[in-house]
Amino acid sequence: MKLIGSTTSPFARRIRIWALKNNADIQFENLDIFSPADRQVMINNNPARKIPILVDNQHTITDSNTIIRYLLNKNKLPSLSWQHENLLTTINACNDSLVEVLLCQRSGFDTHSDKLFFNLQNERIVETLSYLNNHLTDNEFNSCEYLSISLYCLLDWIYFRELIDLTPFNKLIEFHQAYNLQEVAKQTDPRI
Ligand SMILES: N[C@@H](CCC(=O)N[C@@H](CS)C(=O)NCC(=O)O)C(=O)O
Repeated sequence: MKLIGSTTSPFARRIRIWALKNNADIQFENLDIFSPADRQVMINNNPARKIPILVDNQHTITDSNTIIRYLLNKNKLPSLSWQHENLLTTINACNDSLVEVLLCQRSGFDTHSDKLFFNLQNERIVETLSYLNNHLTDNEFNSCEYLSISLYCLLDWIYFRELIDLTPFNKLIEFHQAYNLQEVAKQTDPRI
């Protein structure tokens, strides 16, 4: 199996960490999705032009959510419960909004200006982080390895891209600090 992604993508990193923790034999192909040659590799494998993409013989699976479902199924591991799916949706919503904000910043927009699009993203980011901060110690959260992985990848990417101040979310900060000590975190650090 091959995972097409980039070292900086928080969505690709989820799958890389899951693979390391579960001894799944997945080769990693690191792309610069904005360079013409690498972009063509992404386009050839995903009409939506996003990473990550998993290639497993005749199957090409796109989107980290579908990829993890595929991997859990292939490895005969339990799928995520509906509660887990809801928490994952919350993490995804935050991460997706932050990707939009970053792309807007790179396009020269002032993402703190009082505009509907930015207000909606900024509101969603704060509210989802606040919700996750309050529910981090719930059983639903702790009983799912993939949720911890996904949350860690989101938080570490926020630090890496210096996107927002996490100071109000003390439980998220503690969680990030603890997870950072894990070998899998070091092995997939986007800064290296
Ligand atoms: N829902 C997707 C989101 C993937 C995503 O947003 N990937 C980013 C990189 S972190 C991307 O490919 N962005 C390219 C673009 O938006 O044009 C998933 O879970 O895989």
